[in-house]
Amino acid sequence: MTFAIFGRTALASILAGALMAGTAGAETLRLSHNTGDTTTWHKGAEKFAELIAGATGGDIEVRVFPNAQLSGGDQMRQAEMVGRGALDLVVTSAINVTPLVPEMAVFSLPYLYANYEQVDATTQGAPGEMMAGILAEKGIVVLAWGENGFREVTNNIRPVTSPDDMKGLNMRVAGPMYIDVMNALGANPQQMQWGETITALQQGVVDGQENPIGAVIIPQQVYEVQKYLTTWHYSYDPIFIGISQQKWDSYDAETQAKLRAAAQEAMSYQRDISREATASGIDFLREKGMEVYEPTAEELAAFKAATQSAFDTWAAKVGPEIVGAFQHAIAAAN
Ligand code: X2X
Repeated sequence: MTFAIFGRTALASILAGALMAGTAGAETLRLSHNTGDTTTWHKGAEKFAELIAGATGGDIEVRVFPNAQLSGGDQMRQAEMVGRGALDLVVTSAINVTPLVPEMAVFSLPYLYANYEQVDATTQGAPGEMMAGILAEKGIVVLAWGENGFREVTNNIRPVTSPDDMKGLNMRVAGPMYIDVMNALGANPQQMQWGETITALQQGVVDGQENPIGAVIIPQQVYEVQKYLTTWHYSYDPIFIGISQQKWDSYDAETQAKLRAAAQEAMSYQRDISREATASGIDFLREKGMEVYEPTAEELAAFKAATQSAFDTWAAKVGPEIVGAFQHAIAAAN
């Protein structure tokens, strides 16, 4: 008996020693994101983990936690947790940060962008840096911008071809700005966690939702619970990799440069796969039985006019300096 206990203790200490030797100097960072493990968000986060492990010879390991599980399922709380150092890293989208930083709503103002060139001129240009500066004031260092994408509307009641078709639809929305947009269209918006949305759609608690095709709708199989999709491109949503300022400040310049390079490459990859999945996505969704409607330029203009009041309300909240910087970069991209 005594011998057995001694034996186990000895074995345990040998194992512990081996484990420590194998991970000498290694540090594991926790990365939280708020979609499932099949999305391009998750793939981008895993790519970042792989790249930073490679660049640091395994000194920095990143463990990716999907579905906002580190913030109790609350997708809006992640940014605040990173800001105070309770989480090391986050991959989340702009709309999720608006409770903490209302200015982040600028990206998703209805019909701000008409195409990807305009998007890239802001996220990969001076406006993106401007927003990174604002997030830094909240303790979040933006390492790179990626893509959730243009958010398209789905529902189970009818095809949406004009603003009138939105009237009376019970719509799940992610954040405060979209409540105002849905109200402007005469829909009934309800803010809900993404993690609860598929079930809510399935059970008919809500009729519809809106999300990007490549990054979320396809990988999260929204087509299994929704019949109609309209590519109205009404709002763009970027994602970003952010690290807590506290953690960032603990690294030397060389390590910081490695973190930034890994994040840039990972988000560039993530943008690419999101755009590819979106481009091939319409056909895929039709094959899966969805009825997809692609509005004409005139019909898009009608949606734009119908959501103008929400644009104006939120442009005022964001402030003319930031909105102006975005509009300037967008105009120059044309
Ligand atoms: O909740 C959503 O709709 C999602 C996944 O797109 C965001 O995080 C904004």
